[in-house]
Amino acid sequence: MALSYRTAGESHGPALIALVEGMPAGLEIDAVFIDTELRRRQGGYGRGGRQRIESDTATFLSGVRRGQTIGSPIAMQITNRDSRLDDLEKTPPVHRPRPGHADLAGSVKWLTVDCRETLERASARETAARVAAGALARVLLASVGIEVFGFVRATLDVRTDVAPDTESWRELRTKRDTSEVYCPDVSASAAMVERIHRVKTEKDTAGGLVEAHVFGCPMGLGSCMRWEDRLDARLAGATMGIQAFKSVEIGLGRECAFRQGSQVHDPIGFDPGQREARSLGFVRPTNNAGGLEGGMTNGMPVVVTAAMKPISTLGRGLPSVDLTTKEAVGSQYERSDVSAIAAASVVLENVVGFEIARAFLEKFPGDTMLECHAALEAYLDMARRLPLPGR
Ligand code: EPS
Repeated sequence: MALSYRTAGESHGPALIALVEGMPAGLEIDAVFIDTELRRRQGGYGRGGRQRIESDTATFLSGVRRGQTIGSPIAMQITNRDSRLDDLEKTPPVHRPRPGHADLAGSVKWLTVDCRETLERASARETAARVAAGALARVLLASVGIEVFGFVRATLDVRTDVAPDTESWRELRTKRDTSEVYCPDVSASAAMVERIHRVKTEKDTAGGLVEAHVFGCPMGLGSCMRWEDRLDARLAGATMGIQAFKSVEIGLGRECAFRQGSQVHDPIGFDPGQREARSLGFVRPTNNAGGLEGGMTNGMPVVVTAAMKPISTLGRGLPSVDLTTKEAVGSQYERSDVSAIAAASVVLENVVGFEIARAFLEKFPGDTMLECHAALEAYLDMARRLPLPGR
């Protein structure tokens, strides 16, 4: 069965749920890792008051026995402490749609003038459930030597040029984990904090660029045989499914359009000394392809960069229309974040992790982790011995 997940839950409902199906039996659950990712998602400079109320942890309701998966659907629950959806005084109707939010299109779609009906589900609160599902998938990835590293690349005009690679990424992760904005560059991080602070004083909001690097993928995850199996297409779809994300790029991304072929395509070499590595000895001096050629992993790190738009709830409001009277008004302001770009990097990291795990289990399926591990080892062994007799 293919690995998949669904989420349920409203921002101010009782809880969020992530339902993961297709996870093989025998995976040791790393609950500390999952809860650490949930806690990281809650943090970052620029967050609003909500995160002082919530304390996200994943409670396993099914699919796990004595700390191990048993092959059945895994339901995880994240309780909302700020649960008040049925209390009309605490969650009154919202009639002034925020430009940029789902408020206007959703209200018309569901034939109501109360934007709350839509905004409760459209809210990025739901990304907590996606992080739980992704972090669970990354426990599987870690067991097969695949790791994901996400960070903030830019916010507004402040940008870092760090270039994580197989050697440097762990050290960068340590730096990221001391940064208030999850940026592994000390001076860029300080400048980002300052920039977000300025935006806050202007009662405005900020988005930015986030990036995820995946290390240790064997060659051949994804496929060129059907468009929907191309791993770059899946990563792009999953990334664009994250609230407020407006663009996604793999490797060099749109910059490819402005360069000649010789300045884009990564030369292929071979170093027998690296035969045991996931790249099987093939060496690429550059990684403009972002680890994906023909929709398949090529043994280089997979690199996904995505843009998040600024939060659409502005302290100073934006021009809008009252849905009940059609009069010009300022858009609704409720407690909100000024920037959630740090959180977005955690969401990207885990959403990307889930798609990689899904592609991994397609190539190396099994009812149990033992079978998945054996399938991976058998494939790597054959790939190292190429050319095989008769092929
Ligand atoms: C959000 C509005 C804010 C954010 C929320 C996303 O929530 P509230 O209205 O309760 O203050 O804090 O994000 C989260 C709660 C979260 O956990 O990320 C929105 O309208 O999208």
